[in-house]
Amino acid sequence: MPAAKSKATKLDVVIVGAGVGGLYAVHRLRKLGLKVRAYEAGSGVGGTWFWNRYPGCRCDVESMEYSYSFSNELQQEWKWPERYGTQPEILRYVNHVADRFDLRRDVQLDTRIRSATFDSKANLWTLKTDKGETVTAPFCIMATGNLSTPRTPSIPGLKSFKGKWYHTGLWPHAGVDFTGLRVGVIGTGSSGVQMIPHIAKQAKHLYVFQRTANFSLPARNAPLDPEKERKHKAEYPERRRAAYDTPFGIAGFPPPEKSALEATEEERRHAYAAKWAEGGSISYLYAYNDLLVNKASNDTASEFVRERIRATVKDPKTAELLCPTDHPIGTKRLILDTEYYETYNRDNVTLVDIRSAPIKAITPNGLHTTDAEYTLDAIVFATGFDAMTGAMKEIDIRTDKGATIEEKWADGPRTYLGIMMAGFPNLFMVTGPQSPGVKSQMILSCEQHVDWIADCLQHLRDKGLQRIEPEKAAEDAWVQHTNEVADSTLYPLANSWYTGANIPGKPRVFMPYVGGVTAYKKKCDEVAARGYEGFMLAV
Ligand code: N01
Repeated sequence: MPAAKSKATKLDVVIVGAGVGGLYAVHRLRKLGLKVRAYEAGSGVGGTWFWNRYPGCRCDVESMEYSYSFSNELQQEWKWPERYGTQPEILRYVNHVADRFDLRRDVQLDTRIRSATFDSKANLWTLKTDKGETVTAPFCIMATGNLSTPRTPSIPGLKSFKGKWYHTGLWPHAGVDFTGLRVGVIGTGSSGVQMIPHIAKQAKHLYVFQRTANFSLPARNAPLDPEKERKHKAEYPERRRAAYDTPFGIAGFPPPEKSALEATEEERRHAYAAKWAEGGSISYLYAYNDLLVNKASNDTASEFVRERIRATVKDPKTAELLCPTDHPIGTKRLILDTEYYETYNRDNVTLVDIRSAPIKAITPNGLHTTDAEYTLDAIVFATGFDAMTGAMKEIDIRTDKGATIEEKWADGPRTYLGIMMAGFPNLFMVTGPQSPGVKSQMILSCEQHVDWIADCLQHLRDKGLQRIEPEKAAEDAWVQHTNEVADSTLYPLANSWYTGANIPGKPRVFMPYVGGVTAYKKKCDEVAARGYEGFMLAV
């Protein structure tokens, strides 16, 4: 007997993803009296913090900052034990938020959205899930995350490998015990650098396969100082507001006034040493006001870190391999670590340069580079993500007018404010490409986007409007502005996931907006205040 055709679930707003952004969208939109539901592929909430469970996983933004601001009671009551939150702590926090605000009743787990199609006559999005369900809603919000599509490189022979292999972004919930094993880690971005010191302590031998060296600074993690916590909490509302007046959405870092080239060599050394001792990436990049825009200034900051690497790593050949030379410091995500460079002084750790001798194949017993063979019991891919566009492009997003996300973003993403796309009415994104999302405190940006979307939906309702879509001209102008801002900095000089350079064949376009949170929020607020300037609104 054929299965009964199931009825569609009808919502006011369908949300894709129940990470930090999707959960807040559930909370905020429910307060408007809207019927909402978030669909989440994972078996729990938390997005990136649900999936990335590798040893040593920790946020590189301080915990008092990296948290929701929408409830003062929440931020006053929650207690972060350390300066930087670990993945289990952050996941516990997100679950607490889901319980505290009763969000779970509008979250459907273990459900991946496969397609989203817009009917322009009915002004209706129809989404299909991997479970065969159909969901309809006039509005759709993609809260799919920027680093949620893990990529494992296609190295020949992986299937033949007799040991176990893992990707940092799809880590087993039960954890992995590397005790006594010969382990290979491929990749030295934030994930690799965080996990390598932990795996080194367990493994019989750890081989780190490095293609490109990255800059990493000491995090200087420590238990949270109770007096600092008390003061921060007393100032919370003001600090949260002040965060919007900063480039990265994090208050407490006075903007530097001087160029690195205006300082003497001795002054610079003193300044960089103080920042190195303090820990943290914004602090370091704020040593001078031109480190991200002036190559000569940046060279001084980059060289200081290379000197620290040479001073830390005992074997000069290994130290030199760990010194980044292909990009200015800060133009890739600046990594924070705990004893990363020190780890290479251990007898059971070997750095393998796969730039000069690339990986040829994975074999049943390990891995072959062009000049050697490595016997391995486990391989860890710390090889990153199809960032910023990957998660949306995995969903077949299209309209009945023939627009598809595949074509729309064929040459790189095009958006208006990173919130909407011309040709795709009533489809919102939380921290989409061409917004400051990944270049800011992500939770602040998620809240700012969701608040903007909520205000927009309220506006449409107040005016009796059913539909909103960016004008193509407004989108073109925003894309051009985003590119111009990026081109006035050093960012495009790096082969990073910001530019799509980490994915073979991906168009090379600088995707985040780097004009800063202040300028961006001002623009978003102005657009709304002018009756949604640059958008077409219709009944
Ligand atoms: O990924 P990545 P990630 N063969 O893309 C190498 C956030 N995050 O997961 O540079 C050999 O940075 C690649 O080499 P190369 C954070 O925003 C935050 O580490 O392409 N190697 C590189 O070394 C971060 O930036 C936190 O030459 C290959 C590495 O794999 C972002 O997530 C923690 C290869 C990938 O580095 C992504 O970080 C973790 C191949 N075929 C992540 N392909 C915190 O909050 C790739 N690589 C602290």
